[in-house]
Amino acid sequence: MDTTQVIVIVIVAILVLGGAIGAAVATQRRRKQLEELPPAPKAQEAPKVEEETLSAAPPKEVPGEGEISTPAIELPESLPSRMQRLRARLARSGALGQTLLGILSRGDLSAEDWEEIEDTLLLADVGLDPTAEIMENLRTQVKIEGTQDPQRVRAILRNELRTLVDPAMDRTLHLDTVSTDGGVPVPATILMVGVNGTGKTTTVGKLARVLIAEGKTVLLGAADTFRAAAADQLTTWGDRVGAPVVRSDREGADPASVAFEAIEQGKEKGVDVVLVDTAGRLQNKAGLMDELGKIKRVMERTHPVNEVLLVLDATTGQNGLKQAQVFAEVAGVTGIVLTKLDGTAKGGIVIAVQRALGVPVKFIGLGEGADDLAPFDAESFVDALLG
Ligand SMILES: Nc1nc2c(ncn2[C@@H]2O[C@H](COP(=O)(O)OP(=O)(O)OP(=O)(O)O)[C@@H](O)[C@H]2O)c(=O)[nH]1
Ligand SMILES: [Mg+2]
Repeated sequence: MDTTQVIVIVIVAILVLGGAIGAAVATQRRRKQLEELPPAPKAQEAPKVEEETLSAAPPKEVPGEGEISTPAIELPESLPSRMQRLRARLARSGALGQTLLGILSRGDLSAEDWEEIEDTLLLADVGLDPTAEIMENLRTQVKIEGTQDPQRVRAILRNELRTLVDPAMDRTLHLDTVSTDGGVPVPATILMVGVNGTGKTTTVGKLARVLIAEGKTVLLGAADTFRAAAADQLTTWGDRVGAPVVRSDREGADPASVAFEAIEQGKEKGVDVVLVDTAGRLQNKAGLMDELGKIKRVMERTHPVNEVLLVLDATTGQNGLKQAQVFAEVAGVTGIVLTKLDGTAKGGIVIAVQRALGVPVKFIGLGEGADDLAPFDAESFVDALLG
């Protein structure tokens, strides 16, 4: 064997060895990722796939992947005109103001009138404790000022409501992330949670539209895998607002895998925000709540979830509070989206739910349309509430 042959053999040996080490490291890394996954919850409503599916059968993307926005997409309504329209709609649903105005305009307030004010607040879903607080402060202030002037009493009441709605709460979405995964920027993530039919999927669509209008690139993850129709509904929104959707082609696939894959693809495409829709679940179904916890943990492998938005149907009134508490415990809710305030909802639930969770209402839903989502604004909300 001459020197050239020896050198060739050595080079080939190095290349083979290098390749083998590389493959072993990659396998090890993948295995470690999978091992870090929490144990799969017991199957409840839908069969779960093994966590290995993360690599074995990655969720597929619907057509349109790679195009973060397409030119055919309708542009959102401008913010001022949307706000004006939404305020008018909210004001129409504010029965609280009409009734209170009726009582206050009677002039000298009798014991029955005070009771009626209290009942009106309770019926508007303000909640027991906040109502008691408002009433006490209102009586005290009226006594101190020695006033029975309806306009003045109304102004005091407005101030009390304003204090309880708390204009100082931070209601912005925190979507700044400087995290990287091996040099690849990690997108900001939003996880949408809540019980069945509250408006999660619709809110994902509306919110994606708002973010895209702000110039952000958005990808949607269809982690509601219970029904194929759920992913179809999200895909319709994705097409409408110009956001690609990551979904599984199998009904009953592991939602955590889809959420994981959505973030992976978000990284690949370099999108700014990944919005993950989840299936509606009742807060008293332990298996389903465990599953939600798992979705969140899997999403947090490289970066904490930026926002966990709890979608609450305002028409469910005080019943929503218990739901809110359980979801907050399991998923660490960072903000509330209160939907269906355009309907028969009474609005006072904003005060009750913020107080129960200590978490701000960040958005309100005022209809089924793409532009029927508004950032929550404490001042105009109280005005609209009082009519
Ligand atoms: N009036 C009104 N309807 C809304 C609002 N938000 C959602 N909806 C409607 O409520 C219904 C349920 O909305 P979805 O977005 O499918 O609710 P979901 O929480 O995703 O439902 P599940 O996935 O089945 O749990 C739909 O008919 C929506 O159009 C809102 O702010 N106002
Ligand atoms: Mg849904």
